[in-house]
Amino acid sequence: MPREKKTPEQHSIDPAAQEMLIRADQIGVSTAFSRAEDMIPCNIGGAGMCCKLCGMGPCRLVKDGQTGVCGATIDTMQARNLIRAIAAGSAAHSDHGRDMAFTLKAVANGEAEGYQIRDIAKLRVVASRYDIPIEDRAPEEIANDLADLYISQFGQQRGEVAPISQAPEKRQAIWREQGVVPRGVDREVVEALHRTHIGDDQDPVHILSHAIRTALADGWGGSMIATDVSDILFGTPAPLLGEANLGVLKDDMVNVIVHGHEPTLSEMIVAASQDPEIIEYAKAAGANGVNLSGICCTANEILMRQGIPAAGNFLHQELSILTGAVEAMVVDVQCIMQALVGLAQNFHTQIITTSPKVKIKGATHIEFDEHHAMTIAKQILKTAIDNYKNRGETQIPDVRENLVPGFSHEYINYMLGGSYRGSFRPLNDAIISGRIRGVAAIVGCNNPRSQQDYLHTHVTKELLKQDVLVVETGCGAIAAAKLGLLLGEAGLAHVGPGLREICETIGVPPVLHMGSCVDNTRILTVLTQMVEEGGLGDDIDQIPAVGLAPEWMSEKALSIGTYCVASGAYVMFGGSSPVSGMPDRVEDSDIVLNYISKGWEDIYGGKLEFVEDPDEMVRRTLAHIDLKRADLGLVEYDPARFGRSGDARMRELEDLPLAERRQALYGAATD
Ligand code: NFS
Repeated sequence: MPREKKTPEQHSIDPAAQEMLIRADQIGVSTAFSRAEDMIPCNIGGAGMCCKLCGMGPCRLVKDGQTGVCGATIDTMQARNLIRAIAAGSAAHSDHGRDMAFTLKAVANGEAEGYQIRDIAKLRVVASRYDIPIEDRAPEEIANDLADLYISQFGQQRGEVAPISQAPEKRQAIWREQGVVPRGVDREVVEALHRTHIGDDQDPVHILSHAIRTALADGWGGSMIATDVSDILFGTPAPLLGEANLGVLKDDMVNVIVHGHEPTLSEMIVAASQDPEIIEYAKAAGANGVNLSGICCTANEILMRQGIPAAGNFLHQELSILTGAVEAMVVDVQCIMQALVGLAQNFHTQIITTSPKVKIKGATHIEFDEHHAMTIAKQILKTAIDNYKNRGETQIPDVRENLVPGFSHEYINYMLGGSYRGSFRPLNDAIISGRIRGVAAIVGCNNPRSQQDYLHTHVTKELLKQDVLVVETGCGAIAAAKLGLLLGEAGLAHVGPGLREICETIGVPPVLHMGSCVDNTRILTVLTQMVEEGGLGDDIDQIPAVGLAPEWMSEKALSIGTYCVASGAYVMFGGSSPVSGMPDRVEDSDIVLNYISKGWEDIYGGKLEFVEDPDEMVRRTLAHIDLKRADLGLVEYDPARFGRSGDARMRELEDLPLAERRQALYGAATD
């Protein structure tokens, strides 16, 4: 019997997405949502039981005890598949970091048109971490040395990648004891590929140990470099007002969407769009200027720093084109669907590829070069403006939400205490007292295999009710933004009493948007600073915190999950498991599944699990947080103790006669 087609509501909880899916049906075009419905996933490959690493196969294991032609067992295959995915994710993030480091070098040497060092204070802080002299030196000199150091981390052959030194000391000792400290970023990725070539590493546990090292090269290597350099060049984020969802597109302006990951080009396009020459050019074309917005992590980069609106997350890339109102979608690297080009042919939208690493057949290629960035950014915008006259009928969903992004770890530190006494003390104290039960990082992608944004926002809302402070990055953060969870009071209605008091006192939303996926390193830094502040143990694995990627789909997500586990975090992924193995296998006999959870927990204190049911994710998160609280000897979480201070208390008192109000406030009648 043919399966019943999913409704737009079953595909996404976002009304803007639902509207565009109806339009896609009317026009008769496919999207990732409909293609995912038509494409039944391969349950052999999906469970990690297929090997195509040599020409004797591909081998697929469907019977218990079966091996590949070379004799590889299911466990070896699963470990190989997993490490290859992690290596690809680590490579993608790290190559982003490498490009940022090269841009820093070019800026330091006056060779990068239009760029400057925007955050000299952060440059000095980061340089001093690595003993680069900063006194009596020009920012460019310091930046030149830092760029050289960072560039050298990728090709380094021996020793330890430098940012490792920023982890808690106890954590560094565990990594050294296990022999998993990355020597150089590229070396670990290359070794992951070498080890998984036919006839190499065939002990699943040994392979997975190198998976840890490969992922650490991302989190405490390439990604950390990417975040540091982005902040130095474009400014460390601080809260500002932004908007999210397709309703940010404008009917009377030239709409340009920047999509992908690296901020280098998108920051320059932001600057160029405000240039009088470009505004005039747009007006001459009959438009009221250029309206920029972002998709995916590029959106997060320019939203966090410039307040440029986010048109949406991963699954919004096709939906934005369906509005018919996008003159150009400018893409660089990662998470860009090939389907964009075919879809755009139904409209006037131009897909412009810009990276020397990424071309898509049928797209316009205008290659980016940071040495001539402003010139190229203007050329791209003029191409989009020239396309405005070709616009046909449009349908822009009237759906958008305000949000407050910009919570870098520097800002969190500042907001907790002000410029003279900024520290993580108030956050630690709030956790110790039980006002905040624990912390959850909810990150990662959209996946059309599940209802868009549902898992993210369901888990987020349930944890907020339980007084869990939520920090978010990537497409998960945009999901929360679209649902109005990133805006102060709007997000507070369903927040637990203790957490609500904290948010009201500090004046922050209950969900803190910390940036793009490479910025998950900001979360590592926050956790490290919480350890250093004291009172919550002496290593990350003792903090009552959990990492969640409810709608993951990319290899980068697997790398992030793995470096968080290696850093001591309990990490849960939603959706399907790439190492689930045979459906009727006894779980305890599954080496890989067990090793990445119990095995890694024994060594690192963190574990990786795949959990399909979002309520089970919430249950396990709370159980873990409570267990860590108990291990630290903290008071048991009890929401009944809180909620009678801050704004809530003031509202209660408002209704009392003056004398009683005074009594309640000051403890004695004064008149
Ligand atoms: Ni992250 Fe960014 Fe989104 Fe997933 Fe893709 S954009 S780096 S991988 S889909 S969160």
